[in-house]
Amino acid sequence: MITKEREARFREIRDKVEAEQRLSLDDGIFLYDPEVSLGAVGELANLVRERKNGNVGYFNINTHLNPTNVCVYRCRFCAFRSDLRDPKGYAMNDEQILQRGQEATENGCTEMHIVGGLHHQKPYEWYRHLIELLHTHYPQIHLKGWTAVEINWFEFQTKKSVRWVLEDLREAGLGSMPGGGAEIFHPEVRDQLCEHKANTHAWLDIHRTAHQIGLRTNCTMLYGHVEKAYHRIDHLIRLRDLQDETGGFQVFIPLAFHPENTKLSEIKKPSGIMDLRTMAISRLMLDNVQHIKAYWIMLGVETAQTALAYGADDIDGTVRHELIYHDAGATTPQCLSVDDIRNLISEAGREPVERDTIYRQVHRDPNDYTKWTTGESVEQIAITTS
Ligand code: V47
Repeated sequence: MITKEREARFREIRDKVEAEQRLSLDDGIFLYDPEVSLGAVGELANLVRERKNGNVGYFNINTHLNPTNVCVYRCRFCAFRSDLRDPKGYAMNDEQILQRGQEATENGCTEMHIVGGLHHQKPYEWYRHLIELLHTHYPQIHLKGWTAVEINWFEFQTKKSVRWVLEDLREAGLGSMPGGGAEIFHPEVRDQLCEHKANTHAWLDIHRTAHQIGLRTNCTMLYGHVEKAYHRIDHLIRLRDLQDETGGFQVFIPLAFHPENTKLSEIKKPSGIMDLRTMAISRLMLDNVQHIKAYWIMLGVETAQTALAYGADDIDGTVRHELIYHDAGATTPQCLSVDDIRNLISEAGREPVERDTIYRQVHRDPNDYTKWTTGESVEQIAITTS
């Protein structure tokens, strides 16, 4: 039932977006109303997407490293974690870690995305050491590592400040931080999912400190479990507020919940419609975050491709060795080739552009794609092609 009232309300929001005005909590909640056409919300998001990023679809060549799955926490949404004595539990040694660096180099990766469990028998020095090890042997690879949850754990282990930990890790070779661990900030939901781990204040404060010392970070939201539209919009506004303060978030990644092998396995995973609506609403609410990523590993290739018309301008990378989503039932491949990624972006009518982790254009040697250099910030490209 599309009432006149709804149409008028939507027009009000459209006028705001066209005039580059900020959307409110109520606007965001309204856009989640299933009676509001997804096509109309998508079209609005696409307007913002093209205003900010032209016709470009970004990707990178990357790999994941999850050095351990042993974790002191028992988040209800997580299928990756393990107890120490569980046969599934592992912690990698230096040789295995270096092998991953070698493999990444041979495959032309510009980025290694490093996250894992909080292993109660591994001191902070173990986590720091593996960053230093990789950085020393493979200095060309950008290490995007440790979520705010891990940083919070390191703070607890070392009894030092967040700033000290981040500066120490940067000295070891850390290049930036991924956006994981944010889940849903609202305590009504967070307390049901992961009551013990870094709380909302700690997550935001760690990212604030990272931005203050010049480390770029990403941000995420885990949706499609026990939360409601109100909690999602509240989450986006908390991110937007911090971004107003620091400007340090590069990209937002909405993460669709995968229920298999988790303590919430009775929940049905979000539909493609919900994925696209969340992508579009995220683009509209986060007016101060430059990029929105459709993470193909978790959305599936088809939805990620479609999302490039619903607000997203980035689809993450080729990816290797992804475990967090595959342990939770993701049926996407473990890795896409560079040609696959380029083709799926072109087929969506966008111009594929390879970026590095901090959104600089990557130039490859045409005769040897494992050799590359980084150029100007991609913001320049979007401006010139839009
Ligand atoms: O924090 C865990 C989520 C996150 C499940 O920064 C799950 O570029 C769905 O943050 N179903 C880690 N989600 C992944 C992440 C990420 C991914 C891609 C790019 C970037 C980036 C960051 O994954 C966790 C949690 O929110 N998660 N288990 C699950 N069963």
